[in-house]
Amino acid sequence: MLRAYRGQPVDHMPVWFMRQAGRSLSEYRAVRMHSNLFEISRSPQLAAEVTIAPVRRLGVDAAILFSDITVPLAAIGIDLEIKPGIGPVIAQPIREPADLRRLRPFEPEQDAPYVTEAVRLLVRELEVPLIGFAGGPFTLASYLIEGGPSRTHTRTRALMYGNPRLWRSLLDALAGIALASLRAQALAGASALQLFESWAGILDPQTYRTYVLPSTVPIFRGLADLDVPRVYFGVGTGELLADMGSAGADVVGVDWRVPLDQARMRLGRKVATQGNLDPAACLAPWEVVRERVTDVLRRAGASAHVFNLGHGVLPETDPEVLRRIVDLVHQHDVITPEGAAVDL
Ligand code: 1CP
Repeated sequence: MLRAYRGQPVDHMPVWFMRQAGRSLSEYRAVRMHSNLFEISRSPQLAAEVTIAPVRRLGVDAAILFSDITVPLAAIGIDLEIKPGIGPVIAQPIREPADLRRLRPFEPEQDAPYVTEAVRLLVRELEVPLIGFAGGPFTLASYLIEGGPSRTHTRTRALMYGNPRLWRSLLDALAGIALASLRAQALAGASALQLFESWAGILDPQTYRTYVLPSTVPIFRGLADLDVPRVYFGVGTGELLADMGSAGADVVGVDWRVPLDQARMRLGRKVATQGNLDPAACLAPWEVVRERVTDVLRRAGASAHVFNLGHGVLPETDPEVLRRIVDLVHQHDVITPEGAAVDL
């Protein structure tokens, strides 16, 4: 997977699934019966157990640390709760300049030692790379401003347009938190890093370039010395791909709304891709799943690609389907630009 992330030849296409650890696995549900999301995240043993389960069960080529994008915010004292069936809910949203004082810098080893401890534990046990992650500044800002999940991100966009100075300070503070968190995970042993800018696809390209990209570029630049592949992901980002490709990441996530070959044209040749199966396709009969997976593989062609879903695993997904997808992707011959199967 690390070779694919770096655009180097591979003997088979690597595959992992966003949200592979939580949700659909019975192993996760068993742990979740006794502990909530933050309790699992704050226990290196439980977090490690939940992180490893899908690697064993599904045969994926990478593990993703079990945590949440809101964990660093909770660790610096933001009063937030994960409400079942809803998501992160914030008691006092951030809407005024004075509210920014609550966003102090994040010091991973002091504020959230359990995260790096979980990473260290996992890299000792895992035989596949561990992916560390953080929330992108737009996505975290949206939770902080809205006070919880939102479909329209209306208050977020209103604050962005209405108070660009406050917006910029907020995004820079959140970018600092993301960078500190990602650096700490890499220094503890994570071999790749993903920035989840899940909700940026609500913006048009010009707005994204003006209000999000300037706070995002320093995150990727601030990781450059670590020599760890950097992945940049968002949902509904078809119109933003060219700009996202210029942010400084090595890999850009592509959801299912843009066919992979077209996404590559928008991105240019300098970055690898990850995605782009519709998560809902996993709920269809196997024949349909196979057709959809094969279509992504065909469109990937000889390009550097890591197979994944276009967004997270849906809770109702049968893990057996995910396991079969892993086998199917691994059996697929990766063709070099010269037209011969890569022989390593
Ligand atoms: O495989 C894994 O499940 C890894 C762990 C993981 C990751 C990578 C969790 C656990 N959360 C995340 C990232 C995350 N969290 C993102 C980015 C990825 C994405 O777009 O899906 C986002 C937007 C969140 C915020 C969040 N946390 C939501 C979404 C709410 C919304 O706005 O629609 C939810 C439901 C949570 C809670 C949460 N985080 C993780 C789990 C398993 C859960 C479910 C709650 C629980 O089991 O208690």
